[in-house]
Amino acid sequence: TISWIVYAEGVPHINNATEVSALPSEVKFSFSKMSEFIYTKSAAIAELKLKRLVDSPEQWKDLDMMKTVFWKNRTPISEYVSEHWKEDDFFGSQFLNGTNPNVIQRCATLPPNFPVTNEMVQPFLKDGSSLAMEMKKGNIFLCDYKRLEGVPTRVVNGKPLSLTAALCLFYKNPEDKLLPIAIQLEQQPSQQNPIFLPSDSEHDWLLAKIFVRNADFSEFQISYHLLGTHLLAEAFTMSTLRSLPIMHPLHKLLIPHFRYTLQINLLARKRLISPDGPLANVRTLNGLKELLKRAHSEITYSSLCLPENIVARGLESIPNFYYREDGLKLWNIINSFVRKMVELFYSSNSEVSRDSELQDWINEIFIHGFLGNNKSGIPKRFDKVEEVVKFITMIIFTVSAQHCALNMGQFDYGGWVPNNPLLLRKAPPTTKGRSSMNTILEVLPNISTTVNNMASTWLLSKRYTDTIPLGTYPDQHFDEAVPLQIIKQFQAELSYLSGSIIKRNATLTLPYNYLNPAEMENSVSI
Ligand SMILES: *[C@@H]1O[C@H](CO)[C@@H](O)[C@H](O)[C@H]1NC(C)=O
Ligand SMILES: *[C@@H]1O[C@H](CO)[C@@H](O)[C@H](O)[C@H]1NC(C)=O
Ligand SMILES: *[C@@H]1O[C@H](CO)[C@@H](O)[C@H](O)[C@H]1NC(C)=O
Ligand SMILES: *[C@@H]1O[C@H](CO)[C@@H](O)[C@H](O)[C@H]1NC(C)=O
Ligand SMILES: CC(=O)N[C@H]1CO[C@H](CO)[C@@H](O)[C@@H]1O
Ligand SMILES: [Fe+2]
Repeated sequence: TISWIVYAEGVPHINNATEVSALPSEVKFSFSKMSEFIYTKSAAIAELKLKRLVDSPEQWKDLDMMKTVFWKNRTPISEYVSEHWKEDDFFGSQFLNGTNPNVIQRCATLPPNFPVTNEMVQPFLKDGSSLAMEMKKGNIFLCDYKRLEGVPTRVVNGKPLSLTAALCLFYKNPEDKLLPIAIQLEQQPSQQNPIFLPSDSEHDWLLAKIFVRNADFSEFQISYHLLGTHLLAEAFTMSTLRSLPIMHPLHKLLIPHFRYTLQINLLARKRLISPDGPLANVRTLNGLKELLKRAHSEITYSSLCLPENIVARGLESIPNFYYREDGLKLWNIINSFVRKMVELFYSSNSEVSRDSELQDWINEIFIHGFLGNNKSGIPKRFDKVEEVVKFITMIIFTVSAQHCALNMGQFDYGGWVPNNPLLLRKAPPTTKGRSSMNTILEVLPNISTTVNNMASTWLLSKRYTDTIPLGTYPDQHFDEAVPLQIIKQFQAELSYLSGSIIKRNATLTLPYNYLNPAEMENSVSI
């Protein structure tokens, strides 16, 4: 057996193995050869031919110099990013179509600490319109990074690195572009915390956007990727191993969706979020754990269910939002598959109520994954078939689709580091009109950090050679005709969706392929 241990206060419990060899044989898969390099930065640095630069404490002389390094390792999308990262409509589109579609929400009233006035932003709105009118029409959106406020960061040269709890306001214009129209870099409004506008000097505005991207990167990597997919997946895996016997039909249904998860999380804890790993080194391990704790206290069952998540954020109708469009289709396909399977296992609600192994399982998830937090809305027990269907849908969606949406584009959007800086070396500007290109180079990571940043995003978006795409079950846990037929139908629907995503991709300047089922794995495995 395997035991739960506490990883950090306020964070899902994890498994007690300290080495891959200690994992239960059922989930101890033999890694392919390449896996030895998983999360091993030195390997990535060698592969990207960055060795020469990795220890350089120097600042970049100009962005062209950075580009020559980046150029050798670009992908079509990261190349596009390196050319368009300064443009407002590209900047805006990333909060919907990039790797972190999780933060943005419709804004019906401004937060009281973000005193944007109509005078400030009217010039950027449609002629004759006003901020109030556009809010009423549902065309104003907000990213608020308040959760980052006061998260401890690493001290460099006697000063803690900054991690700005920024606010960014967006306008969906009549051409359906999403444009940033106001940015405040700290939560408390004051003279020293001006609201930046697109009409400010080019470098002031670009600098403000860089700080927003940095805040977004922290939330993305820690709250949504690490916590929202990897650590939750570990809790689901652990509960399944501990509470559902191998012959339990839900064990058979779920276990392929946990392939590699415990292994990869173990490696992540050793290599990525170790005290000197790239993810801890900006915020320190304490800062990282503090952010995990804050984010975890706000996770709800509803926020993990995409249809409810989209409605809660008011994003039902914003156009060209591919994460929503593909994600809802995938949710429905997974849901209909899970429903057929679960209805096969349980023919009545009372069978659900009476299944004590199932009750232990969900209770274990509630206690160890969600720390018994009643406010999370995570069920403590199941009394209806429907409740089981929804929960299993959420699990499979989270470990396959949601993880892929977040994981797969990391190098595309983060390989060009100015677009996704892991850290910034200077505090945010407190006045307007004082920045130049040199200020931007002083703020951006030094050569060593940049190169490490590129290597980390490269590692994180790597693919295995032995991937198992969503809906394929080579281990054949089921052998009866009916479940096999249900699986076949699931595969057919996934394949149809994949075809339509590929067709759409061909018509887009910037394809959105991160929810293409053919590219997606069954489990969190990288
Ligand atoms: C994990 O817990 C199990 C069960 O309590 C125990 O047998 C095993 O030795 C523990 N493993 C480690 C590495 O502590
Ligand atoms: C810059 O480069 C060196 C590595 O040579 C590193 O130790 C230093 O902390 C870096 N980061 C900052 C923010 O100066
Ligand atoms: C999303 O990306 C597509 C393709 O690049 C683009 O046409 C669309 O405008 C983007 N959506 C928004 C709201 O920016
Ligand atoms: C959750 O609610 C139950 C009663 O429904 C209560 O006994 C328990 O103390 C609550 N837990 C927390 C952490 O508030
Ligand atoms: C990511 C992706 O699928 N990209 C493809 C989108 O479509 C173009 C044109 O068909 C292909 O060249 C890309 O490889
Ligand atoms: Fe991942």
